[in-house]
Amino acid sequence: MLDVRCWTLDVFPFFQMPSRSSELFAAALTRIPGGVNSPVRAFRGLGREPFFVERAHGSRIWDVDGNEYIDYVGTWGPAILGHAPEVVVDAVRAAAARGVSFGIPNPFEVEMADLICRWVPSIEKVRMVNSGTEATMSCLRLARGFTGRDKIIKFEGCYHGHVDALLVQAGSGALTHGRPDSAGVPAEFAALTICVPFNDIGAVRNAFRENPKAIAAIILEPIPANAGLFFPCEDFLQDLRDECDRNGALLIFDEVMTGFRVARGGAQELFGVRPDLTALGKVIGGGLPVGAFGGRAEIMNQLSPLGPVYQAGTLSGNPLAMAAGLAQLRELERGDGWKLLERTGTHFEELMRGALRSLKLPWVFHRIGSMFCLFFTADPVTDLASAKRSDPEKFAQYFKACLDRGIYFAPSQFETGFVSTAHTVDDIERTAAIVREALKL
Ligand code: HOZ
Repeated sequence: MLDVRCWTLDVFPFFQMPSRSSELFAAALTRIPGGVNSPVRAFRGLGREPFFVERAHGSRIWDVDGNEYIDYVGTWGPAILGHAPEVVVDAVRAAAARGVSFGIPNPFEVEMADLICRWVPSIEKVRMVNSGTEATMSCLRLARGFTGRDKIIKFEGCYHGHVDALLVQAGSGALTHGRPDSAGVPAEFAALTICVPFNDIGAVRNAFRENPKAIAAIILEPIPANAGLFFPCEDFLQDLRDECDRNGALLIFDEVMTGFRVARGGAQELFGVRPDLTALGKVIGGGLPVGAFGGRAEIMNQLSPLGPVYQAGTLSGNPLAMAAGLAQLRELERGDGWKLLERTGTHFEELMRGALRSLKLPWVFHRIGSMFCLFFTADPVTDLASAKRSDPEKFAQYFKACLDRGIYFAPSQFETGFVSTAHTVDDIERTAAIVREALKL
C-alpha cells in the first residue's frame, strides 16, 4: 500500500507540514481580530507568526508543537517567580476549592489591602480592580473628582492601558503598530490630555503656566517601560512632585510594571518620591487578572460609597486573584526575591554586554533590577524620540534569530524584558551564547 506521507515528503522535499501553532493562528484569524486578544502578541512586522503556548513552568514555556523557549516576557511582567510557581498554584487550588467568586467581601481582600499599604507607604487606602487599565482609569477619575479640574499631563511613550484619555502618544502595542493615538477617542477627550516629552521638566512647567488651575494630575510610569525601557533623569521625579504641589495637582505613578518588581515598594521606594495616587497590577495578581489603585486616604475617601466618585467591579477583589497575589508577594519577601532578581539581572547584563561587544552596529542596553531592554541605536535613550531611533529591522532580525534558537524576548522594540527568580545561571549563560550567535546574522 502506498504510504502517502513518505511519498509526499520524497516527492516534495520542500513540503512542510503546517505547525499546530500556524493552524491555530489561521483559525484564530477567522474569529478574533488580528488573531490575538492583545495587539502586541501578533508579532507583526517581525517576519513570524505568533506561537501558541501549551504550558509554562519556571523560566520555560513550551509551544503546542513541542518547542521549548527560555522566556523573558514572563506573561508581560506578572511571572516574577517564573511560571506556575508551586506556592501560587497551591494557593489558587485551595482558594478555588472554597469558591471562585463571591461578589461580596472576602478575607483575602483585607489581607491584600493591608500588605499593599504596609509595603507602599504612600498608599493609605487601596481598592482592587481587574487590570492595570482599570487602575489608571480610576486614578484619573478620582484625581478629577478630588481637584474639580479636568486636564491631565502625560508623557510621550508612557502607556497606561487602553484608557481613552491616555491613548495619546501612547507606548506598548499602540506604538508598536504605529497608532499611538487611537481612533475612537473623541477629540474632546484627547484635548484634555496634555502630552509632553519625558524628562522635560520645562515642558511640564509650561503646561502648568498655560493651563492655570486646570490640571488635575500628572500621570507617568516613573520608569517608562512601554517604549522600550528608559529612566528618569536625576531629580526629574522630585521636580514633578514639586510642580504638582506648587500647582495644586496630584501626582500619579503608574507602577503596574514596576510595582513590587524594582523594589518591594516599587519605583517610588527606589527614587524616594511619594506620589498621591499609585496604579498597580501584574505582580500583585500572581498571573491572575488584577489591578489596584491607592493613595492618600483623603483622596481615596472620595470614592463611592464614601464619596461622590463612582467606581465598581463585579470581580474586583476576586478570591483566586487575591490568593495568588498574596502567595506570590509573600514568597518574594520570604526568599528575599528582590536581592536574587538584582543578582540575576546584574549577571544577565554582564553577559549580554559581553555578547553585544561583538556587534558592529551601535547598541544601548538598559537594565534596572530584573527589567531590561536592548536598543539598536548610537544615541542615549532618554525619551520616546530617542527610543524611536532604534533600528526596527535590526530588532526584527535579532528577535527572530533568538526565537528560532529557543529564546523568547518581547516581540516588540517598544516593550521591556524581564528575568524572574526562576532564571538560572545556566539559563542566562545559554541565552548570552545564543544572542552572540544571533547577532552575527
Ligand atoms: N501591557 C503589555 C505591555 N506592557 C502588553 C500585554 C499584552 O499585549 O498581552
